[in-house]
Amino acid sequence: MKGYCSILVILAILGLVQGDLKLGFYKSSCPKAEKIVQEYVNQHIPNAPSLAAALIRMNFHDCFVRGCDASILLNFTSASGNQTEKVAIPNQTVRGFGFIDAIKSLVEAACPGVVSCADIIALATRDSIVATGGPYWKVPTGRRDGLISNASEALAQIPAPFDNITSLIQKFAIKTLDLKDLVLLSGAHTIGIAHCPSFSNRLYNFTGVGDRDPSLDSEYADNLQSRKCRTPNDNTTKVEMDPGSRKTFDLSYYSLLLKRRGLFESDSALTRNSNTLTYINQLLQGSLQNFFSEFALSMEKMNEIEVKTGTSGEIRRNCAVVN
Ligand code: HEM
Ligand SMILES: *[C@@H]1O[C@H](CO)[C@@H](O)[C@H](O)[C@H]1NC(C)=O
Ligand SMILES: *[C@@H]1O[C@H](CO)[C@@H](O)[C@H](O)[C@H]1NC(C)=O
Ligand SMILES: *[C@@H]1O[C@H](CO)[C@@H](O)[C@H](O)[C@H]1NC(C)=O
Ligand SMILES: *[C@@H]1O[C@H](CO)[C@@H](O)[C@H](O)[C@H]1NC(C)=O
Ligand SMILES: *[C@@H]1O[C@H](CO)[C@@H](O)[C@H](O)[C@H]1NC(C)=O
Ligand SMILES: *[C@@H]1O[C@H](CO)[C@@H](O)[C@H](O)[C@H]1NC(C)=O
Ligand SMILES: CC(=O)N[C@H]1CO[C@H](CO)[C@@H](O)[C@@H]1O
Repeated sequence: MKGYCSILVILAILGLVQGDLKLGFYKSSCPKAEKIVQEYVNQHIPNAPSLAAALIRMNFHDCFVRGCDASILLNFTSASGNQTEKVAIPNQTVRGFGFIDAIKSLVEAACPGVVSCADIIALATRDSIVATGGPYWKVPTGRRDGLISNASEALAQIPAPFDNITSLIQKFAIKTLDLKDLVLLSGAHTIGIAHCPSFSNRLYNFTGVGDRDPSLDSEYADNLQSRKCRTPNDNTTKVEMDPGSRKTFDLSYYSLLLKRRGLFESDSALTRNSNTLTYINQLLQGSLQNFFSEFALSMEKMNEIEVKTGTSGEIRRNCAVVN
């Protein structure tokens, strides 16, 4: 019993030394940090609610490449030059960099060199989703910022809208996320917008013979083609992923999936695997509160992917460049 206890004590100490994430990590080193983030979000998100969608997507893309380490914010590193994650195709439509930089400046003014950019992404994302009426999840802190950012890794590891269910499951599994997490986190597509190139192959040239994706509802496809993506190479028009409800974090994304109105192939793919389909049906049969609490658990898992803690990485002073 005694030996067992000391093993636990040693494990606990190791945990501290490795500096695992914990709630209120900055409680003594920068007591105002979380408050500064929250106040900035509450002050600005009501005027720019679409940024909540941009931020949660940034949070996802950051965590999927080298862990949640703010590598997505880097403009330049000595190894990659300017070929950082930001310039990779999936990042070309990520927004919200200025918002994170503004929060970082306020936090730096209060406590220089203490709070990581990675934690700011995680906190600002959660607070902005809450500020727009979405779910709340816990954000333990103590992440450190990475030194590497590589465009080709982002291209390989961030799921593409053209991915089939097998690839989606694999790309999530590599990041320790399971099928349930895949269904829940895809539910973030209940808010926000996409650009035509993410899906217009489904309207114009699905298999290379000028055809449509037969799994897309034809009335919806007609609408997209006549009102939104009017030409095959339109790359500027924005389209809501959850039409009529893109500002509300709700279950309608999942209802649309069952109506064959998921916008991306990757959305639609979730209905063609019996396990993911079961989760979709369960979510639709449950309450909004249930979706919120399940979504929160998956976000908490995502925000722990390959985090750097303790002495690895650094606390970046400017989120766009390594110190
Ligand atoms: C399952 C794999 C996923 C794929 C293939 C995917 C793909 C995409 C694509 C292609 C866009 C639109 C980009 C554009 O055309 O502008 C998009 C937007 C978005 N994604 Fe995902 N996504 C996935 C998962 C996620 C996850 C896990 C989250 C967050 C938890 C997320 C949140 C969002 C949000 C909020 C937007 C709208 C962004 C905005 O309004 O600026 N997505 N996603
Ligand atoms: C980083 O790049 C962004 C554009 O992606 C730019 O707005 C910002 O000023 C740059 N920051 C630095 C420090 O170079
Ligand atoms: C970026 O990652 C790719 C794929 O892992 C690798 O081949 C390449 O050498 C990396 N580039 C740099 C500059 O590290
Ligand atoms: C990226 O770096 C290359 C060479 O280092 C330079 O020629 C190019 O202008 C840079 N591109 C941007 C967008 O800064
Ligand atoms: C899914 O996509 C991968 C990668 O593009 C491909 O190798 C695989 O054959 C596809 N699987 C199915 C079932 O279509
Ligand atoms: C469809 O794609 C094929 C193969 O990439 C291409 O040869 C053809 O020109 C495209 N057709 C249209 C109508 O864009
Ligand atoms: C969008 O399309 C225009 C015209 O076809 C082209 O000049 C531009 O480079 C495209 N932009 C992107 C980001 O692909
Ligand atoms: C926000 C951001 O840095 N976007 C970049 C994504 O990549 C394109 C193409 O390389 C750049 O022009 C954007 O500035």
